[in-house]
Amino acid sequence: MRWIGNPNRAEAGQGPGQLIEMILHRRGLVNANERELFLSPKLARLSPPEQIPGMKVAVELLERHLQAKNSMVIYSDYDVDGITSASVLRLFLEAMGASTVRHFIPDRKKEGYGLTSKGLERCLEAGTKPDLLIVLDCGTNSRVEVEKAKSAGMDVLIVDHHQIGDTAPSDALVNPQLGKEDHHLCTAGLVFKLCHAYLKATGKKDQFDLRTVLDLVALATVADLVPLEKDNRIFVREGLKRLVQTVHPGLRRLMEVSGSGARTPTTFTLGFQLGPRINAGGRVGEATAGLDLLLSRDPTETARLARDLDLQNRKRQELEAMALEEAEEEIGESPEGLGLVAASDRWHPGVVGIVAARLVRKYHRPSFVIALEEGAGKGSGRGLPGVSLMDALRACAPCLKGFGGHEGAAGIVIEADRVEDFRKILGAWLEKSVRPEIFEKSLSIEMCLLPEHLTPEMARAVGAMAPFGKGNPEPVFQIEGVQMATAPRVFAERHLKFRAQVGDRKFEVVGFDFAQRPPDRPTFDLAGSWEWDEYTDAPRWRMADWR
Ligand SMILES: [Mn+2]
Repeated sequence: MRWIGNPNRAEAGQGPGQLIEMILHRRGLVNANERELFLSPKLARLSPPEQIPGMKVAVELLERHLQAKNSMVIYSDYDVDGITSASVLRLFLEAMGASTVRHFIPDRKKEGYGLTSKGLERCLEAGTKPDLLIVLDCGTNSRVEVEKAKSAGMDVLIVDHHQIGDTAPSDALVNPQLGKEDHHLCTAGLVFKLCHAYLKATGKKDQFDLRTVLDLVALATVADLVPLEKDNRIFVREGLKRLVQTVHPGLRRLMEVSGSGARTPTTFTLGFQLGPRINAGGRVGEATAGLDLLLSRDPTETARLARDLDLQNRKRQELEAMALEEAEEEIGESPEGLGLVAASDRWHPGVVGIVAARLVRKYHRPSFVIALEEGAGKGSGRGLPGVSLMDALRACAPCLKGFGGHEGAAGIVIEADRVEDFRKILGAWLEKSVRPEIFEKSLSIEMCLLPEHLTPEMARAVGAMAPFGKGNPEPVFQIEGVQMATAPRVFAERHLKFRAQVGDRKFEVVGFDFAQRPPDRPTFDLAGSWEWDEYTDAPRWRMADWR
């Protein structure tokens, strides 16, 4: 792996505070005020909710229907963001005295993604006709469906963060993409803003404690992979604190069944333990289970739903593991083309996106995984930084039946007999349009440290930069002239542990997935993180690479 990044060199005598300042400065937080805000994110510093386009009209619409005690239905997408935003809004509306609110989540297999005619039909058949249809995490461009709802006599409120195309004629549309500045909020973040704006406008601040839903907003923010900066950073940092004593019994149950109850929650807890279980229903089972769990206050019901979701998540993991193994087998150890395309009729369509993401991690190539059924294929693709999947797919359009998505993640519809053409055109386009170094695995180093900087205080100072994730990566350090102080020890088959030393300073090193690749020369350089290990209550170096 190539080490890049032109790192700063920390000097002797510099303390943790100074080093963190340097890192933040390098990351673009050039004035002291910004850095201070970053290190101490506080709820009071959330940006005013009225800044989001469409907010004022949305608040008025909501107030009118709440005043009139009208019936409402929340229609949301089946992913974590959709499910979570529906739970937040429903809790809020009920606290505001809404008498009849129900929710609806479309079926991935039968009705597909977003606000569709089929989904809307079943939603309306499922209960009394609502006076207000609230569409979450989708709907921005669902012109036909919104027109249908309007002509059936409903008002329509849409809260969404997807790109604006042919905007649907709703009565209110809260979507930051309507403005000049992208706020990078997920839909649950937007729902929080809507509730906040409503409470401010109506003077009902004492009727709902917005802090109680921060753990839900944090969950969606991490799961939806929006950048963890500005308001998102405040949501996640405060939400993680709230999660420890969550007021949502279903969330607590889910922490228990996922084995994440004992440790201090992190973005890992949200993104890899709770998130996948919340939407496991949407992938391989009953889509509403996750939402029912978040809303339920009945201990028997929450226990049952959490267990069900955990089982479905295991089933998903099995389906994922099988598809991944077969896809890797199909691709081989050193793939030929620059774009990977794997297809099979044995793979569950609910796991193709996750498998594509895994292929990208392993091969460092844009990857598409397609589930075939009776000659037709539905696929999902994941890209690389520096490659626009949408541009690539536009070039491949002649052999696709349809495609859509973002720069980094996209979905396709394709006939089975066009898969080979797709692979060829994709490979040719990538070769022609993308700089070759993009396909080289590299590690961006932020700073070279000296042995004297490897202190407990430094590990805590780095920890103050958390939560880490998209938009706020954990800093990668380099340290030179390292030697083994103890022989490396393999644990849990795949991982490595040893004590290292530079000069007379010794420190612990852990290398996840490094059992097969221990440093094998007397003196080497290390790249990795300097972190606080909660288990041993001591700092350690987590290896990213050595050379
Ligand atoms: Mn979303």
